[in-house]
Amino acid sequence: MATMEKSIIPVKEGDFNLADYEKTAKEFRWEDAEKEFSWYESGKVNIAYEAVDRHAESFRKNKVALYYKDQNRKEAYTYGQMKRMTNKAANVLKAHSTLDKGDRMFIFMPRSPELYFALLGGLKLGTIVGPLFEAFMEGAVFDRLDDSEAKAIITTPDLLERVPVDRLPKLEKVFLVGENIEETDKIVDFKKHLKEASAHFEPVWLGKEDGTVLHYTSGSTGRPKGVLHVQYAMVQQLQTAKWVLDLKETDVYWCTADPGWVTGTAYGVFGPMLAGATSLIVGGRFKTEEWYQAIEDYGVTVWYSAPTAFRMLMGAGNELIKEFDLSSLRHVLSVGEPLNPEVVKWGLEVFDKRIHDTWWMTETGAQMIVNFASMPIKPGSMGKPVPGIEAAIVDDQGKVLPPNSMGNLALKKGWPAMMRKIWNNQEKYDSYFLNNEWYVSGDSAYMDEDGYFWFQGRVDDVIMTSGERVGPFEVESKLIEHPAIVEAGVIGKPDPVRGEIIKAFVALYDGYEPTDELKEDIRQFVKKGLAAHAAPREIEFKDKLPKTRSGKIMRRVLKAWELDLPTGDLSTMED
Ligand code: 6R9
Repeated sequence: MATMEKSIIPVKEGDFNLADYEKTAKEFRWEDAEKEFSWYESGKVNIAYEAVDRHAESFRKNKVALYYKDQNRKEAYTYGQMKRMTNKAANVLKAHSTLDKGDRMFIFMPRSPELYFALLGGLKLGTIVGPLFEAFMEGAVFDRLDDSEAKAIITTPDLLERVPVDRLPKLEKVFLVGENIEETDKIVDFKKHLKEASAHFEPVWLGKEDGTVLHYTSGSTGRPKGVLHVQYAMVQQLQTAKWVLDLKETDVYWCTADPGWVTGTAYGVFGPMLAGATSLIVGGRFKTEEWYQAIEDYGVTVWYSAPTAFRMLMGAGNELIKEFDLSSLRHVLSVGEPLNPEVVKWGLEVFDKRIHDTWWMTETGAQMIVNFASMPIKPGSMGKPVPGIEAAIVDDQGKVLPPNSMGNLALKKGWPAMMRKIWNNQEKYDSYFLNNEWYVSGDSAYMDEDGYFWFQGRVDDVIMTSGERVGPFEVESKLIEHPAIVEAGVIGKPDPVRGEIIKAFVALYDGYEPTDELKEDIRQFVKKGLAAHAAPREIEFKDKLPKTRSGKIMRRVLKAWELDLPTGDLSTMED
C-alpha cells in the first residue's frame, strides 16, 4: 500500500504519457494539432462529423462508441450506429422545425441515449446546443431559453411542466422523448420520428469560429450567463483527451458528469469521441454500489469524476470496495473543486491509483492546468499548464507575480477552447480580460517554484456545492420572492462532503414567526423555483443583514460571522 510520507507522489512505471513535459511545453503549437482533423484538408468543419462520422467511416466502424446503462436500460452503440442515430436525430429536428445554422436548441432531460443522439444531431444540423440539468425548475429554464431566444427544446413529458412554453414566444417546437406522445402543432414525438427517419444526413458544414454549445453558468451577480463555445475548441478537447485523459485505443472511459455541466460535453462527449474512444455513460442518480459495479462490469480503465463524488465514495467506507473488482482502473482524474489531499490519499489506499486533478472552467472550454499521468503529483496542487497554455498569477493590474505569491489565476488570452461570447452581454465578456492580454479566472492561487499551481479560493462569492457552481445572487433573488422574506444573504459554508453548502441569512417581514416550518417552506420554495442543489441547507433568521451604503448585501461579513473570522474593513457598511 502506498503511503504519503513524502509530499510528492512519484510516477509509476507505465505512466509514460507526456513524459517530456518541459520540451513539449516549449515547442508545441496548437496549429500542430489541427492536422488531426479532416477539415485541415477539406476546410469543411463540423464537430459532430469529427466525433462520429469520421470514425464510422474508418476501422472504428464496429468499435463501441457508447455504452449506456441505467436502472432500466443497458445498451451499446458502435461508431457506425452512432452515425446512423445522430443522422436520424438531425433529420427529425430538421423536418419538424425551422432550426438552422446558429439557432439555439436546448436539451432538458435526464441522461439517455436519446440525449446524446439529440445533442450530436443538433450539432450536425449546425445549431447551437444548450444542455440543461434535469434538476432545473421553471424559473431557471425560462431564464436560459428567454436570454438565448431558443427555437426548440428537447425534453420529456415529466419535465414539460417546467418549460413555460406560453411565456417563450420564440420557442417554436417542443420535441418530447417519451411514450405515446400526443402531437400538436408545437409538440413533436421525438422517438416515433427517430424510428422512421432516414439514417442519411449530410452534416451542415461550418467554419472554425461557428458556435457549438451554450453553457449557462453562474457568476456572483446578475442572471446566469450564456458562455458560447465554438467549433475550434475541438482542437484542445482532442489534444487534452490524449494528453490528460491519456485515452488509448483499448480504453473504456467513464466521465461521470451530466452534459448540463461543461465537463459532460467537453469530456463526456467531445474529447473521448474525437479520440475515437469507447465511453461509458451511467444514467440515474449517484449510488455507491452501482458506481463500483459499473467499473467492474464494463472494465472501466479511465475514470473522470469530481471531488464531491470521491468524498461520497470515501464516506461509504473502504469495506464495500472489497466486494468489487476495480483492478481495470488505470487512470483516475478529478475536476470541479479543490481535490483534497485526504481524497488523494484515499485513492492511493483503495485503488492504488493516484487521482489526477485538473483545473478549468466553463469559460475555458477545456482543461488548462492539470496533472499529467507522467507527472509527480503534489497532493493539493492542481498541477501545471497544458502545453500551449500560458498561465500565471497576476495582480489586479495584470502584472505577473513571482512564484509563491498569491494573486489572480490568469491565462494568456487566445487558447483554442476559449469562450467566444457571453450571450447578449458583450460588457460581461469584456470584463473577464485585463489589458486585452489576460483572462482573469476569478480564482485566487499561487504557483510554486516548480511551476505547480495551488488553488486558494474564489475571488468572488461564487459557491461550489457538490461540484455545482451556484451564484449567491440567484439564490438571494429567489429567496426574496418568498412572501415572508424581506432580504436575504447567501454564502457558501465549508462542508467536508459537499465542498460547500449553501447557507442563507434571511430577515422576515413583520408578522412572520421564525419557525422550523418556515425554514422548510423556504427551502422548498427555492427548490421548486430554482433547483434542488440551489436550496439552502442551512437557514438563519436575522433582524437585519449587513449591507453597504449602496445597499449591497455584504456576504463577506456574513461569512466572517459564520466562520468566526475577522470581519475586515467595515467602512462601507451601513450603520
Ligand atoms: C470545469 C468546471 C469553474 C470553477 C473554477 C474553480 C472551480 C474547477 C477545480 C476548481 C479547484 C480544481 N474548480 N476545477 N477548483 N481545483 N481542480 O468546473 O467548470 O463549473 O465553470 O467551475 O470551479 O473555482 O473557477 P465550472
